[in-house]
Amino acid sequence: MKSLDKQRIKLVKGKKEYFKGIGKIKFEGRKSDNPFSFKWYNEKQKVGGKSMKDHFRFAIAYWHTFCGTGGDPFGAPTKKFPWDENTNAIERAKDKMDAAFEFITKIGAPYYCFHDVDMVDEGATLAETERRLEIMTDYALEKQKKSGVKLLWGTANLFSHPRYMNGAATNPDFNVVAYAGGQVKNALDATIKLGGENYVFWGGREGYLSLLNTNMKKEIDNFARFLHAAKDYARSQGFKGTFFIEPKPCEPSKHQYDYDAATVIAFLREYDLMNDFKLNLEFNHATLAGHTMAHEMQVAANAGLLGSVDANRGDYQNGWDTDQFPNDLYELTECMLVFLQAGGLKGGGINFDAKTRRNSTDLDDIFHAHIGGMDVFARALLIANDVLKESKYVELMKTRYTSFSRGNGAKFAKGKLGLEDLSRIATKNGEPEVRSGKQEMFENIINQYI
Ligand code: XUL
Ligand code: CO
Repeated sequence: MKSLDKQRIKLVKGKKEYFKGIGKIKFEGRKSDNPFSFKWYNEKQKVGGKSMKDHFRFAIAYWHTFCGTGGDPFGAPTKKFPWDENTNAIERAKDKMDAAFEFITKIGAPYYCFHDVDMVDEGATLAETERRLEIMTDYALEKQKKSGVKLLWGTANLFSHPRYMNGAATNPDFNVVAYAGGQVKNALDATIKLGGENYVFWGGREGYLSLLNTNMKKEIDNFARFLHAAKDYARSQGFKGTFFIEPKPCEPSKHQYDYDAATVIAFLREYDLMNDFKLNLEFNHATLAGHTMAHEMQVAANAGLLGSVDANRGDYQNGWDTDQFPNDLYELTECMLVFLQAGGLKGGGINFDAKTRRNSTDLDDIFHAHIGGMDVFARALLIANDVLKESKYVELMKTRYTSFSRGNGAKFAKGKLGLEDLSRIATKNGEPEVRSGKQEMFENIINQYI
């Protein structure tokens, strides 16, 4: 299917069908050789008492899937989407939304996510942008009602426009902070109107390029004030969902304030935002921060803040955010072990913040990418569930810590031993035995169940 081939866009009941020749993607199992079918993702299949659909709550990212035309710093866009042709901004936005809901319905994802500017181009003024969003959210409401597709989260793009080059909520100029506030208000209104279950803040420009011209303390204080204002406004409008902060260490800023999960958790604690905010973690952001995604998920889970996931992968030979579709089964299995043991995500879902490659120019590549992504998550979930239920993994992990369940270890765990007690016990017990961490044995268990 060629994206450039306008002839293939059929008119169905006066409406265009963009992904012609592709019907609803069904589960056909691993023996099927139909590339337009799921081999592992069977939305109804129960894993640990919960359907795959409910475990993952898959969402499609509006910005990559329907807006990402393949341009990069070295070259022009390579993808000419048939929904991107009308010269009128609203008509073009409606065409894009028709294509979006057609795709989301055919792939069978229950959710989508968007930035304000993905849905419709920004207008010349804040008021014009608001008017455009009102029209488009009316249109989206209709589409949601007809399809049953829901909004997992909305967000505002506070990083692309030149006005945000020195930051949005952390800009040294109050007028820019106020403009960002206006934009977030519009994005919150849109999210609330569409029944959005969550709202995301990703601060690509909330950081600095040089510390020499940056009052970091002031900027971070302002960031917290901004988030409080946004949260108070949304609550006053009846928003009951969760706010997510999405950590990323750098790119586009040299240093971003929401560096990683641990940094964001400390920030939320310091500024009294723990009750309303959780984390939206992304694979390629984790690896840019020098962590694995499993590490980031565990850090968030420890604090009860594992909210949502942006699914993708980095290229492990490159040092930037490549946002490729996930396909690494071992990496995913490690993540699903954390996911299952944490009891899943708190309010969020798995959003494919991933883009097909610049040279994947056919419309059907979008299907292959998402089918692969959903399948690899499903397969990893099944494996992780088997590891937890059938193998000795849980028991072996527990065994490493049994010294804290009895005697002095148990007393220590309850906070009943001071440093002098530890010294006395160590003197009495002498040099501790060398005890293996058995890492290779643990690794083999994963491989056994793959
Ligand atoms: C950028 C990124 C964003 C956020 C939403 O790296 O991940 O798309 O997910 O603004
Ligand atoms: Co993201």
